[in-house]
Amino acid sequence: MDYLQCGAYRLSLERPLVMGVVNVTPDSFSDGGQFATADAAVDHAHSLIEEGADILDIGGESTRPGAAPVTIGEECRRVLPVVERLAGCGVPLSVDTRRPELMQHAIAAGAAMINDVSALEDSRALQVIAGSAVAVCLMHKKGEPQTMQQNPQYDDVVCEVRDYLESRVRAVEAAGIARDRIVVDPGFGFGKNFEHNLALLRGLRTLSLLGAPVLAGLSRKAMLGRLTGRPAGERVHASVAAALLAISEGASIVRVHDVAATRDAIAVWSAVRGTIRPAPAQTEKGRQA
Ligand code: HH2
Repeated sequence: MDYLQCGAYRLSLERPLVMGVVNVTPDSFSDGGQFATADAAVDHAHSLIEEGADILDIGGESTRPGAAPVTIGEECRRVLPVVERLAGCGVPLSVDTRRPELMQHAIAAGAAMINDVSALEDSRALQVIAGSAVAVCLMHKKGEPQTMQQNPQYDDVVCEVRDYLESRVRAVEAAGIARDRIVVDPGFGFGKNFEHNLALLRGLRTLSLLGAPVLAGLSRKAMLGRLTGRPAGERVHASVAAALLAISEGASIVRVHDVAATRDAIAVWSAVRGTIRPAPAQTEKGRQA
């Protein structure tokens, strides 16, 4: 598949796509509280679009390890005004939620993608997406955010994540959601220790063989803190390196907080490794120089 159908948007996958994160939360690990009001979140979203975001991912519940769940009412109150104000902004809006009620309202308000860290395991969520035209990101996680980082165990993390995502892709397709609307994500940091995350990054290409574009969310995450010794707000360089490595291993979409830095790095990567080339110079006779 060389495109992703996101509602009315058809996104070409011929170059890596950048998904910019908009957390309308007081407690996200990476930018908690900075964009917790609708005004701040909308301003931030416009900045990310100017920096070159291809998709915006709007979330109203932190899923960082140890985070407490918020009520559905509170999650809707945080997310929906932001979606309403950004609808028609020119890039597809993704909403990061596990709640079918919010999925439904967000789609009605103009969302073109749902990013579900529970991979539509809730049958009501599956129905909502099947009855719409939006894209969906199916993410792997082991356990629930409050406890998922307490000693996660795998025999072979890459195989287990691949098998899970393969089974979710099958279930989602069986519900009538076409393959060109499905994205898969190994869920870095969601019930994975440092070694599991490294193994998944090394083995990412295995997931791209599932026939759905792979999304990688490594931006500012704890594994980068462990590697650099830096707090979340100072992990931009490590995050850019991780995004490029993910792209080199076959990721089609990177979910990032630092859009401009990631776009610059992708421009360099694409010129050397990617399929995008600068337009060929023309001779006077119109032949390629
Ligand atoms: N990571 C986070 C949240 N949502 N969705 C997908 N598909 N993949 C990810 O890796 C992913 C995600 C965590 O990052 P962030 O949104 O910055 O933090 P928080 O959950 O604390 O709001």
